[in-house]
Amino acid sequence: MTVQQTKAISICRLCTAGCPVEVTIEEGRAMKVVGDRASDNYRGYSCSKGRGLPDLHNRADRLLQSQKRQPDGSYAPVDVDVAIDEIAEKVRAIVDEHGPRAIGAYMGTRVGDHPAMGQAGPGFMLALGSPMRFSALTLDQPGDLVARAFHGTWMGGDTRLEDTDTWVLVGTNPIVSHQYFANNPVGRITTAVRNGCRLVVIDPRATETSKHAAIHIQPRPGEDVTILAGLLALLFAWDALDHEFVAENVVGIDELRATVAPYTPEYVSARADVPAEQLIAAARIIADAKKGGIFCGTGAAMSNMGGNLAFYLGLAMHSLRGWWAREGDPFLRPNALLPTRPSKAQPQNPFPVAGFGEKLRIRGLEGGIYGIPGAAIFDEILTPGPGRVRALFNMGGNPLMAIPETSRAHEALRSLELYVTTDVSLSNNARDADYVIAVTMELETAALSYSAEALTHMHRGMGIEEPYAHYAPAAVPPPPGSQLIDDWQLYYRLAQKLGLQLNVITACGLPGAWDVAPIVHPLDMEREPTTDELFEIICADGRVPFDLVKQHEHGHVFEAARVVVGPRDPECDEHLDVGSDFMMCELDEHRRGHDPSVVAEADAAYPFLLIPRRDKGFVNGTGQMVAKNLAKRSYNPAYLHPDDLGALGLDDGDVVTIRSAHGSLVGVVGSDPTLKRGVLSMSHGFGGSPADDADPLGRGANTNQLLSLTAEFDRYTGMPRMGAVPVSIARAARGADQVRS
Ligand SMILES: Nc1nc2c(c(=O)[nH]1)N[C@H]1C(S)=C(S)[C@@H](COP(=O)(O)OP(=O)(O)OC[C@H]3O[C@@H](n4cnc5c(=O)[nH]c(N)nc54)[C@H](O)[C@@H]3O)O[C@H]1N2
Ligand SMILES: Nc1nc2c(c(=O)[nH]1)N[C@H]1C(S)=C(S)[C@@H](COP(=O)(O)OP(=O)(O)OC[C@H]3O[C@@H](n4cnc5c(=O)[nH]c(N)nc54)[C@H](O)[C@@H]3O)O[C@H]1N2
Ligand code: SF4
Ligand SMILES: [Mo]
Repeated sequence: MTVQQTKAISICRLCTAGCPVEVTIEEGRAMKVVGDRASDNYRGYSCSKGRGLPDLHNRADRLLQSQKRQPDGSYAPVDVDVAIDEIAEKVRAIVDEHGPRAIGAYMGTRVGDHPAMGQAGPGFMLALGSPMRFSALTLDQPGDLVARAFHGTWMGGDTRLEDTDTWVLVGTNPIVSHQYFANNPVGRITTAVRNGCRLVVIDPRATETSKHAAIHIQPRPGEDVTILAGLLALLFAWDALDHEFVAENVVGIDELRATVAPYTPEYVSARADVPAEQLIAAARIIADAKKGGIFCGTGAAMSNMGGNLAFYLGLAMHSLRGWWAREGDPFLRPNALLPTRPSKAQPQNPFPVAGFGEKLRIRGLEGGIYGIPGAAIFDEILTPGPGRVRALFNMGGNPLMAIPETSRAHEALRSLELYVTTDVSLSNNARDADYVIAVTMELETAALSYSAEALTHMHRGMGIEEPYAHYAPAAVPPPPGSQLIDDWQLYYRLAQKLGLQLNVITACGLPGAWDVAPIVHPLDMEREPTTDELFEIICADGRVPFDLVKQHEHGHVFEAARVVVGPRDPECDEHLDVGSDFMMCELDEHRRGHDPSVVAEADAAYPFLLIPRRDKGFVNGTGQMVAKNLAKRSYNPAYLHPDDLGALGLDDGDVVTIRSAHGSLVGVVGSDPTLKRGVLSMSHGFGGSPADDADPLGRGANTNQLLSLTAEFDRYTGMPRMGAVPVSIARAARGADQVRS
C-alpha cells in the first residue's frame, strides 16, 4: 500500500533568514523539507537546518502536553487551561504584594517562530506594567544599536551588496549564520565577487565566507577595534575621504583623525598579530571602493563586550567613504507588512543611548536603546529587597544555557517563586521551571514574514532587502494526542484572566531615531482571535494589503512597493557624528589601557583565547539533533589548530578540562586547521543543566560555564566578555567525563 504524500508551503523561522520551504507530508507528519523553488526572492534556497525541520518536529522527546513540577521535582502532565489558571493566580498574588516589577520576562530567539509572539509577549509585560523585559539582544550584538545612537542614522540606508566594490566583514560568517545577505548568502556573495566586489574578512578562523575574500585578516581575537582604528588611520593618512559627502553630512572628523592616528600599521601589526602589509592592502581596497559596506558580527561583539566601539568605527568607515545609499538608489528594506519609514538621502542626528530606561538595582546598569541588560537578570532575581524579580516568563529562550555563569543561572531560576516557560521538549532549561507550557512548532502554525522584516529596526543589515512578504497557513497538524497551544496564546489567555488589555502596535521605530508615532490596535479581550485574525491586525497598517499577500502562496516581491531613496530636505541640518566624545574616550582608553606585559602574563597562565562560532546544524540551543545527523556527533568540539593539539600532546576526540579565571568545563577537542594558533573555537548552546552529570561526548559542554557576568562588562548594555576569553586546556583526569561539570 502506498502512503499518500501531499505538499505544503511554509516558512522556516529557525534563523532570521525566513526561507520559504516546501514540506512533504505523509499522514499528517512532515517527512521532507526543501527550499521552495517557486519563490521569487529565495529561489529555492534553504540550509541544512531548515531541511532538518522534520527531525525537529518528529523528535522522540517532543512534549505533547504541558507539564507541572511536582514537590519531588518530577514533572506531571497538566491540562493547559488549568496551568494557565494557576499561573494567573500566582502572578496576581505576586503583583498584589510586590508590584509589577516583580514579574520579569526573558525573550530569546525562538520568539521568532511565532510572529504574533513579538506582540503578545512584550504586550503582556506592558499591560502588566512591568519594565523587566530582558532579552538575548544584550548578549548578542547590542553594539549595533549603541553605535547607531552615537553615530546617527542615514535615512537612505545601505547599498546593495551586488552594487558595491567592497564589503568588509568583521567577525561575522554570513554564509553559515545567514545574519546578513540572508536570502542565499553564498549565492549572493559568489555573484558579487564575480562581478568585482572585493571582500575583506577579519576573522581568526578561515571561514566559509573568508574563502571568497580578496583579503582575509586573521588576527588575535578581540583586536577588532585596533584593526578598524588602524584602517581608519590609513584612510586619513591617504586623505581617502569622500570629501563632498563628509562636508555635507559628517561631523567629528578632526576628533576621529586625532584619536586613530596612533593606530599605525606597526602598532596594529604588533598588537593584533597581523602583517602590516596586509592591513595596508585591506585599507587600499577600502580607499579605492566608491561603493561599499561593512558589517560587524558576533565575533566582534562577544570579544568586545557587545562591540559598541567596533560597530561605531564600522559606521565611521561608512560615513568617511560616503558609502551610504544616495538619492535615486534603491531603498533597501522598505517594509511590506509593516508601515514604511522615510527614505531620504540625509542624515539623522545621534540619539540617546540610555538615561531613559528602568534603573536596575545592580552594577549601576539601566535600560536604554538596547532594552534592559540581559546580563542583569540573575542578580535582579537573587538580590533581596524591594523590586526583586520573583516570577519569570521565558519567551522562547534558554536563560539557563545562553547567559554567562551557568551556575548562577541555575541558582537564580531555582530560587524563583514562579518560573514559566514554553518549550517543545523537557529541555535543560525547562527542568528548572514550575510550568512548562507545551507549544506548537513552526510547521504546525501559520507563518508570516513579519518577524524577519521587523528586524530591520533592531539591527542594521538584518531584515528583508526587497519589498517582499509571505504568509503561509499551518503545514501540518500538531502531533496526534497532543494538547498544544501557540506561544502567543499563553500570553493572551493570561492577560484575559488577569483582566489586562493587550494591544498590537504596528508602526515601530527606534525611540529618538525613527520617530514613528506608534499605531495601537487594542485586541478583543472577550473572544480570543485566531492566529490569522491576529496576523490581519499586525499587518493592518502595512504597505501591502494582507489579503494581497495571502494570494501569493510562494511569497512575493511586490514591485509596486519598491522605493528609491528620495532627495534631501533643503532645510535638513542634521549630521552623522564620527567623533563622539564617549566613543573617542573609549578608543583612547583602548590604546592607553593596553599593556603588552600584562597580556603576556595572562597568556602564560591561560595560553588560549576562547571564541564563539556558529555551526551549520543548529541555532544556539535548537537543532542539535539535526547537527548530529550532519556531523555524526552530538557534542560541540573544542576546536584547536592541529599544531596546538600536537603541542599539547592531544588527539582529535580527546577529553579535556578547559579552565578560565571564572570556571571550567569538560570538553572534547577537535582539530581545525582553519584556526589561528592559540585560538579555541567552540559553539555555545550545548551541554546539560548544572544538575546533570557532565556528558562531553553526548550533550557536549556549555561555554557559559567559563564566563563571568561581573569581571568585565559594558557600562551601558552590561554585556560581559563572551569572546577572546583566556583559557587553559589540559587532558582531563580519567573519568572526568563521568563527573559533575
Ligand atoms: N547555523 C547557525 N546560524 C545562526 C546561529 C546559529 O547558532 N547557527 N545563530 C544565530 C544568531 S542568534 C546570531 S546572533 C547570528 C550570528 O551571526 P554571526 O555573527 O555571523 O556568527 P558566526 O557565524 O559565529 O560568525 C562569527 C565569526 O566571528 C569569528 N570571531 C570570533 N571571535 C572573533 C574576534 O574576536 N574577532 C573577529 N574579527 N572575529 C571573531 C568567528 O570565528 C566566526 O567566524 O547567527 C544566527 N544564525
Ligand atoms: N557563550 C556564548 N553565549 C551566547 C552566545 C555565544 O556566542 N556564546 N550567543 C548569544 C546569542 S547571539 C544569542 S541570540 C543567545 C540565544 O539565547 P536564547 O535565545 O536564550 O537561547 P536558545 O538556545 O536559542 O533558546 C531556545 C530554547 O527554546 C527552546 N525551544 C526549542 N524549540 C522551540 C520551539 O519551537 N518553541 C519554543 N517555545 N521553544 C523552543 C529550547 O529549550 C531552546 O533551548 O545566546 C547568547 N549566548
Ligand atoms: S535555518 Fe535559516 S537559512 Fe536555514 S532554511 Fe531556515 S531560515 Fe533558511
Ligand atoms: Mo543572536
